Amino acid sequence: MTDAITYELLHQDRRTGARRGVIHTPHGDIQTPVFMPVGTQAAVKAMRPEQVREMGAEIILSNTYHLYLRPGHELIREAGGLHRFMNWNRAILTDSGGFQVFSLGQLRKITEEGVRFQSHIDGSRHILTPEKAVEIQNALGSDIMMAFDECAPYPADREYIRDSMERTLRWLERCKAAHRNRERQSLFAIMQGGMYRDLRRECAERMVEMDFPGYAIGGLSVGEPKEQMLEILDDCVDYLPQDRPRYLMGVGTPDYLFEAVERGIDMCDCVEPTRIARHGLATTSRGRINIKNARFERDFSPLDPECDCYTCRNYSRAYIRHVFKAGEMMSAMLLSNHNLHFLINMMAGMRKAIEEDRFTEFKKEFYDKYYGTA
Ligand code: PRF
Ligand code: ZN
Repeated sequence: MTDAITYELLHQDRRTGARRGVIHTPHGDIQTPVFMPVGTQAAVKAMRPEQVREMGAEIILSNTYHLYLRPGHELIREAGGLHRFMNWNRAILTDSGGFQVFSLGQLRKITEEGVRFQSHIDGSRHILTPEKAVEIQNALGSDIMMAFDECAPYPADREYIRDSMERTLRWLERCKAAHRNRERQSLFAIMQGGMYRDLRRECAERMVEMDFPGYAIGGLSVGEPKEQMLEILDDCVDYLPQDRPRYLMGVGTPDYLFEAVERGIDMCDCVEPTRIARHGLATTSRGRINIKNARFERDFSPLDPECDCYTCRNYSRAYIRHVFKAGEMMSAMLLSNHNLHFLINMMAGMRKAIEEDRFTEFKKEFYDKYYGTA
């Protein structure tokens, strides 16, 4: 049986681990490395799908946990699947809910069967199991579904991480067995193992033996220092096959994206660009700016003079500051548009640089400007 998605490696940067590829999906091709905008509840916050598409996005991410609780996966199945329900006809990746239920703290309990939890919406009781997570994602019809895993907390001792990793591997077997729709949807495995190199390696080897169309690295960017994360990431990538996409989960600031891509990561996602937008922050080629700042009161220049997004072509910092302070939804719309465009455009720049074997130079030029060291 052939898998719904396939990965094609187009070019490997000569001096770093960075690679240029394409993921073929039932809903179009995805040029990699790629940043995936997040639409947790079947909507990229403050954005219409047409805008997300216009800025070049070829895939977005949504969430099993949220859509299961509200409006319910059966309703979305009835609507004709998630693509149709939310009017997004390109690729969709759904996270399994593993990460989200683990963020619930007091409201959840892990057993071999799965995770019992109480809804953050109305307190109702539920259980998410590997089988259930797959069933929900099958109903949603996402192109890429994620395995049900445990993202262990940081810090955590070796015993805890080992047990958790073993359970995640047993859950992975159950996800694989429950998956019914391989020609239309691909199931990705998620590597865990905390900050322990040998456990990461063991987890990777056992996952790769089970053979998946793609592999994610989970359990990173959970509060550990950046240096430690990059060290672990170096190892993780080494243990994964060349001919499958590699997805680093929950990473999305410019510096982390550069470091990840440099090490051979193909896919990343993060709520950050749209979340900070709602707090009045913009990512620009010269670093982050806070639109609430008084120095922008009479600044009639765009957020980022080098940006050609809809926001920067049509609106000034002074205007965006005004609508933000006035509590108008317009500010979240304009800032989200710019922030997403910025990251998507930055990834396009990385892809071009990789093709031309000058990823290192491109990274340096970006950092010099971004950190003001030029
Ligand atoms: N597992 C899942 N989703 C995730 C993570 C994980 O470990 C992370 C970790 N940064 C983000 N999103 N299923
Ligand atoms: Zn812009």
